[in-house]
Formats: sequence, C-alpha cells, structure tokens
Amino acid sequence: MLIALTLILAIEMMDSKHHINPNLKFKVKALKPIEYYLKGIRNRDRYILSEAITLTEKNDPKFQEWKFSLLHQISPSESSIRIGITGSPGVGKSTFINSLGTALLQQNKSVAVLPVDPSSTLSKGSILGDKTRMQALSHHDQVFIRPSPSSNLLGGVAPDSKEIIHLCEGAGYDIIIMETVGVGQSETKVENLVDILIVLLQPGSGDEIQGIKRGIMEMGDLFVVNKNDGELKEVVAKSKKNYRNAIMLHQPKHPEIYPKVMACSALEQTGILEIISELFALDAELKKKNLKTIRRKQQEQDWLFEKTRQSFFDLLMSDINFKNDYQNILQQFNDKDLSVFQAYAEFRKLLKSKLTV
Ligand SMILES: Nc1nc2c(ncn2[C@@H]2O[C@H](COP(=O)(O)OP(=O)(O)OP(=O)(O)O)[C@@H](O)[C@H]2O)c(=O)[nH]1
Ligand SMILES: [Mg+2]
Repeated sequence: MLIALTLILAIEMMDSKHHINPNLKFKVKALKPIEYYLKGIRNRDRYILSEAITLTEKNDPKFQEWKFSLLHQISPSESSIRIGITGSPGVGKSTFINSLGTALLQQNKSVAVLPVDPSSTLSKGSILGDKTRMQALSHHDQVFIRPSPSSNLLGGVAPDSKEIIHLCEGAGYDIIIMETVGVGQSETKVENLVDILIVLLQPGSGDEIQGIKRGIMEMGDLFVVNKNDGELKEVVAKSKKNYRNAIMLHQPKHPEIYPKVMACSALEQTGILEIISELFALDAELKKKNLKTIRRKQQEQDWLFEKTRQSFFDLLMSDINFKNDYQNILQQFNDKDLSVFQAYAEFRKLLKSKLTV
C-alpha cells in the first residue's frame, strides 16, 4: 500500500500540470500567497527570492505541497549555464568564484552564486562569508549570493540545491555557480546538478597528481591550475603539463570532447577571461551536440528517483511500529545475533508484512 502511495505521489509530481492545484490556499500563517513569490521571483526581487529559498528548504511536511506547486509554476530560463566548482580545501575556490563572477558581470551576465561557507555556523556564517571572501561580488545588483553553511551540507552540497538552482533560473540569472567542498562524495553530487564542472587544481609535483581522487579526472569538464602568480608561475607551467598528461589517460566525459587544462590566478584575476571564453565555447558545443539537454534530463530523472526513494523511506519510518522493528533488526545485527544477510532477510520480511496489510 505504501509503495503504491509513494508511486502515486511521484506520478503526481511528474504530471503536475494536472494534479497540482495552482490556487492552493495556505493555512500556514507566515506564508504569503503563491503569486507574491512568483511575481517577486520573475521580477528578480532578491529579497523575495531569498525568502522563497528559505521556505523551500523547510523540511516541514506542511510546506511540501506548497513548495512543489511553486517550483512547478516557475519556468526556468533554458539558456542558463550551471557551473560547478570543486577542488581540495584551500585551493582557492571562493577566491576564484569571486574573480569569475566579477568578470562575468563585466560581460553583462547576471550571476547567482551558491557558495559553501566552510567556517560558518547557522548563526554567523552565511553573512560573514559574503562580506569577506566575496566582497566585490556581494555589492553588485546583478548578483545573488546564497551561501550554504557547511553544517547544512549533505555529501558536500546543500540538500535542496536543485530547487535553489531552479528558483534562481526562474529569476532569470544567466549563470549559476555552485561551490562544493572537495571532500567525500561532493564531486559526484555537484556533477549531477551542473552543466559544466570546473576542477580547480593546486600547483605542485607529481605527488599532487597522485593525490587526486579517483574519478575526478573523468568528471571534470575543465581543469584549472590556480595560483599562477609570483614564485609559483614556474611550478604552474610544469604542473599544467603533468595534469594534462594524467587527464589524457582517462576517458573523456563526453565522446570527442577532451577537457582543457588552463591556468589562472584567482587572486590577481589573470587568466579568468580565457576561462570564460572556454566556458561559453564548451556550452555552445554541448548544445550543438544536444548533450546539454540530454544531460539535464538524465539529472532530473536521477533527482526524481532519489527523492522518491527518500520519501518512501521517510514514510515507512514515520510509522512508529515499523521504526521500532527496523531498529530492532539493526540492533540484533550490531550485537552479532544476526549476520548481514539474515538482517536483510528480516528487513524484507518486515517490509512485506507492512505492505500486505
Ligand atoms: N597566491 C595565490 N593565493 C590564492 C589564490 N587564490 C586563492 N589563494 C589563497 O588561498 C587561500 C584559500 O583560498 P579560498 O578561496 O578560501 O580557498 P577555498 O578552496 O575556497 O577554501 P575552502 O573553502 O576552505 O576549501 C587564501 O589564503 C587565498 O588568498 C591565487 O590565485 N594565488
Ligand atoms: Mg571556499
């Protein structure tokens, strides 16, 4: 019964044109009519956009219908470019985003930046992050910055990133830039949200290349060696070659599109314009080969699958008896009373008994 219920929910989301009532009435006191948010977002009112994001981030079940109704009625601009920035801690991601964003603004592009604030806590981090590392950007009226405190991250990216990107595109931002912490599964997560993934690299020796996580070479669309300034310039030139050789040993992400290795100084803002030209050229090529559309569709399918799976699990766990039985099995496994296979068999039995009621 629960599976059926979850599937119905998922189908409703997919076929939302017919199932979601656009004139939904709100019982929640603080919530304004949906038109207020729609109008504000379409007019690129950053305050209202921010408010809408805060509401979509709420996990409270009473917001869910509202949230998906709002998201459904937002039409994102198809011409946006979603860019992910990843790289090991301290490589210069935030500084790079500041330089990249500033240069994009000079080319009359509007930019939404979704950075990660590593030092932040919910109380102070978001605002502090804006003010210090992204100073130049944060004052511009064509920029929207929405930092995610790292305490809120799930696998290196904010859990509602897809929804946030969608809202920013609804507000017509040309370029969406996402930063991720370069640890754990973060590249995989961010790669599934963006059109182009930039991997920032530290200038260094062969050891640095050895240290790059497996998989990242296949995931990047563009590799940039940062800190090409001062005494580091020579090292950067050498490491560029080494990185290029290492990358050529791997399958490119898209057939026949070999990722470039470039260099820049995020601090001195050199090499940034060349990177922007490459980003636009890459976007044009992906569009021409229809790869951008295919990729976005695949990402949506993955998102839907993941969300459905999560809802299903949440739904089951909301039943206190089920939760107790489930935890009981886990306990028996932890106490070595059940092997992993027995525990799984018990779990299947429990699931079956629940679904056939
Ligand atoms: N020399 C030089 N230093 C840089 C450059 N870019 C960043 N840095 C310095 O590197 C340090 C880390 O920079 P961030 O931009 O905070 O790096 P990050 O990758 O965002 O760091 P986390 O978010 O903590 O992972 C700072 O001291 C920067 O000033 C660059 O192009 N050249
Ligand atoms: Mg950073």
